[in-house]
Amino acid sequence: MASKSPIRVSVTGAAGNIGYAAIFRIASGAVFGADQPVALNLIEVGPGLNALAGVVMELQDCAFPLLTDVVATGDLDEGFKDADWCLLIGAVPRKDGMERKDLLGINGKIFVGQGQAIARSAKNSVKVLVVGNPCNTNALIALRSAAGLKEENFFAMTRLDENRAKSQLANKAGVHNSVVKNVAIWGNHSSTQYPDFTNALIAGKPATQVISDHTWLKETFVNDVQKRGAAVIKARGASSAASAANAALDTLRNLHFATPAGEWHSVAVLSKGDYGITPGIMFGYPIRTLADGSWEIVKGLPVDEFSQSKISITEKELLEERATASEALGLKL
Ligand code: NAX
Repeated sequence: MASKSPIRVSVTGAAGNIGYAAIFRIASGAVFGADQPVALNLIEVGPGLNALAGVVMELQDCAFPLLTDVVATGDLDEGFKDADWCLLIGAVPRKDGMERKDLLGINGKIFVGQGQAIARSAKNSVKVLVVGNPCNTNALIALRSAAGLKEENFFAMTRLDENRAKSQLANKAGVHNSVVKNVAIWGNHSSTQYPDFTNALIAGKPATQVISDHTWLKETFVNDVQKRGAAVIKARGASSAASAANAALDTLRNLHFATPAGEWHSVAVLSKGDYGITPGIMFGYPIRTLADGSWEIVKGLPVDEFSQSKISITEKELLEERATASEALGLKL
């Protein structure tokens, strides 16, 4: 057993498709490193609690060297107790033909209770990543419900969109996806998100130089990334799970370790007006994590007229989501 004290990660929806694909990798050391012990607090509801008992057996059966202890519970305060990280996955998934807005009323209530319980029971320094959809607005609901915790410690996941965008650009350019860098996802994790090819790099060169077909970039690429989630649902009959879990782990890792010089990663944070975005919505930005564990929005990126028009659309959707959720929950978000 390594000598560091464990990082305690609470995971809601731990027996669901994304949770099941995520927790074994967290326990294996794939997120925080091979010398960092971890503890898991697994939270479920209803029938998920029965499945969770089996998941705990499987964790035991892995005999992970880094896993110090596992709590499995339906009680939020027990589940979030002393958490360093909360990974909020549990929610009702979007079904074929359902818009994220439809989910606001159903899922919003969950995130009020979870935000309150995190504030009561987790460490004061806790960081919270929301995956359950509509994740940007759910994260805002959790943040506003978590009195006393720091706003900058709440995040919503846009990393799956970043990874999808990198893969599409690599495929078009005929290169490996590892050489595609700096793809910002602006705005909402929804079909209005803007995957920014204008600032992306492919093997160190602007993507717009490497890929000369700008109509493909502006139309096919943007549209395909925006609709990729729906395409997976259509093909699989269920929403993205393994790739979503993978993106959640990428996000935790990228927020835990300092970002390499000149690079950034995508995650939604509370807007304070950067790039002219209305303050008070959880907005996908290019982010750099600093050596002390804090983060900053990458400043001064060029935003051309095309990008601005796309960013305005996704900002408008998030403002509408905030208004809808405020009304549905009777809260001022
Ligand atoms: P599943 O239905 O497989 O699992 C959800 C699990 O959450 C279930 O086991 C359920 O019992 C549990 N749960 C429900 N309410 C809960 C609560 N209040 N507390 C604790 N557990 C609760 O869904 P899955 O495929 O895992 O998807 C989970 C969420 O991720 C959905 O909201 C889905 O829309 C969202 N996604 C987000 C993505 C993103 O990029 N941000 C992409 C993938 C995915 O669509």
